[in-house]
Amino acid sequence: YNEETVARAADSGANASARFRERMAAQSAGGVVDTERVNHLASRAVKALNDIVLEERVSYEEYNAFKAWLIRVGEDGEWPLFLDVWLEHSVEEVANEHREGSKGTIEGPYYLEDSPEVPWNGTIPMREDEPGTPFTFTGQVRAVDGSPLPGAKLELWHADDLGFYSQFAPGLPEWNLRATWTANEDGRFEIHTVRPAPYQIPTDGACGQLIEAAGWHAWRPAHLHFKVHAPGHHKLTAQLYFPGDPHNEDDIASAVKPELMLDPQPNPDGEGEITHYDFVLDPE
Ligand code: MBD
Ligand code: FE
Repeated sequence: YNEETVARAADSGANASARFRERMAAQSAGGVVDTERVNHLASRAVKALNDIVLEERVSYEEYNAFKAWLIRVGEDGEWPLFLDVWLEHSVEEVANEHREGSKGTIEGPYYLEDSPEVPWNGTIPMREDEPGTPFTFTGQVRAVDGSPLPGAKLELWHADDLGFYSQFAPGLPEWNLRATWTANEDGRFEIHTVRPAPYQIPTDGACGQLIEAAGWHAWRPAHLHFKVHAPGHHKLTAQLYFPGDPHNEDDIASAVKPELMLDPQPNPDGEGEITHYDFVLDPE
């Protein structure tokens, strides 16, 4: 490590906040405010916090520590991280409860649109000496009736062997370990990448401060993030996991599901490991 390549929470947090703001601005104005709905949800949120204060007999010391911590979350740019780690899994559960296709899970704070396009069997952009086990990932994109979806798009983004995401940690090529595949005429794809490492959320920012103060841990199991989409179908946002990872059972972001487990095997035809996973998309 040197100064330039050390990932700092304030940097990756600021990047995540800026990217989120850009994306929200790009989605043209969200329509009129539903005053009734805001009143209902905001009143419930305020009441839930007041109930905790009264039931737990919260002191001024604790109240001020909370206030200082909230200020710091903003200063460190860690609202996207905090919300995606501790709240998004419930939002995802509500959003996708009626889907029949493949299970999804949370997007998290590190997705970027418009990653480089590669052929249906292409290799993800990586450094010449990219550390990690070579990893081949084959599969098919289908509709719920079993028909293949030729031309489906698969966006993949994941951390490197040290647990860092390009454009959020310093010193990595812009699109490192991020790409978009187009499925072939049979809806099939063959992705070439490296296995990601388990990921520790930044420990030097406000979220890390909370984790430390509460005696929690900061780990997510190793994971591959996907967005899979095809015309006339719901976009699927998923993450896939590796059996045996000690953090599959205690993911800090509560985003692991049994349906999202891969089954990597030694690759008989090449280096490293190979796995197979099919994505099934719901109709729109
Ligand atoms: C991640 O890589 C991630 O996927 C989530 C959900 C939260 C923090 C970091
Ligand atoms: Fe992630």
